[in-house]
Amino acid sequence: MRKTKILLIPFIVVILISCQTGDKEKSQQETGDNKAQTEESTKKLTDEGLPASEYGFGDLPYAANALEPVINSEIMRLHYGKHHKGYYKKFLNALDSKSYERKDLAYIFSHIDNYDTSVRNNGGGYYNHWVFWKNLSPDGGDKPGDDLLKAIEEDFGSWDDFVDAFSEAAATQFGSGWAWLISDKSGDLQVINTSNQDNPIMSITEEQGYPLLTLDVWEHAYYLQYKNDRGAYIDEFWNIINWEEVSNRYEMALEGEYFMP
Ligand code: MN3
Repeated sequence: MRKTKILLIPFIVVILISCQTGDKEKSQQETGDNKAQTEESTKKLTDEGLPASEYGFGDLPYAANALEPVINSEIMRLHYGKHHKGYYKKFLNALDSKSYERKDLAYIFSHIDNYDTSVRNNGGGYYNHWVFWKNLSPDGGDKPGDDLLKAIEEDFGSWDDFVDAFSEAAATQFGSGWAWLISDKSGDLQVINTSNQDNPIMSITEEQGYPLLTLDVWEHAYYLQYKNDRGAYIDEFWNIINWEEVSNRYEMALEGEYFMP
C-alpha cells in the first residue's frame, strides 16, 4: 500500500505540471488570438486587387474598427470588403457585357431607364456606399456648420424635426434600401428613401436631387451587431456623421455639382 502511494505521488505531480503547462499554452494561444483579432480589426481596408477604371474605388478612409462601437469591424470588413467591392466589379462587368460606353456616373444615373437592371443595381451599390462611407467619421456627430444648419432649420422647421424625419425615412424603408438627405433641383432640402440600390440621381427616383447624407439600411449594414433592431442602429448613426463632408456636398449641390467617389 505504502509503495503504491510513493509511486503514485510523482505520477500525480507529473500530471499536475503537464496540466499547468497546457493551461499556459492555451492562454498564450488565446492572447495570440486576441492580438491577431485586434490587428485584423485595426487594419486599413484597401482596394488592393480590384480592377482599375475611370470610376475609381479607393481605400476605406478609416480603419475597420474606427467607427466602433457604432459599427463594429466585422461588419465593416464584410460590408466594404465583400459587398461594396462586389458591386464595383459587377458594375464594370454589367457595362462591358452589354457594351455600354463608360459615361460618367451622373450621366448613367440620370439616364438609368436606358440601361440594363444590372447597371442600375450594381452602379447604385458602387456609388451609394461611397456616399455613405464618406459621410461617416470616427470624429463625427454633433450638428453641421451654420449654412447647412440654417437651411435644415428653415426647410424642416427645426433640427429635431429633421432628425425625426430622417430617422423615420430610415425606419420605414420597407426591406433593403437607403435613407437620404438631398438638395432638390430648386435647392430645397428633402428627406427621401429609396429601395434596393436606387439613389436620388437616378431618373427612376420620384424625388431627385443631390445626395448630401445617406444611411444604408440593408440588413448587411447592421444585422451582425444590432440583429433585428434597425431603430437602435439608426439612433447610433447620429454619433458618427461627418457634417463637414455633408456641408461640402451642400455647397457643391448649390453649384450644381454631384458628390463623386
Ligand atoms: Mn450596404
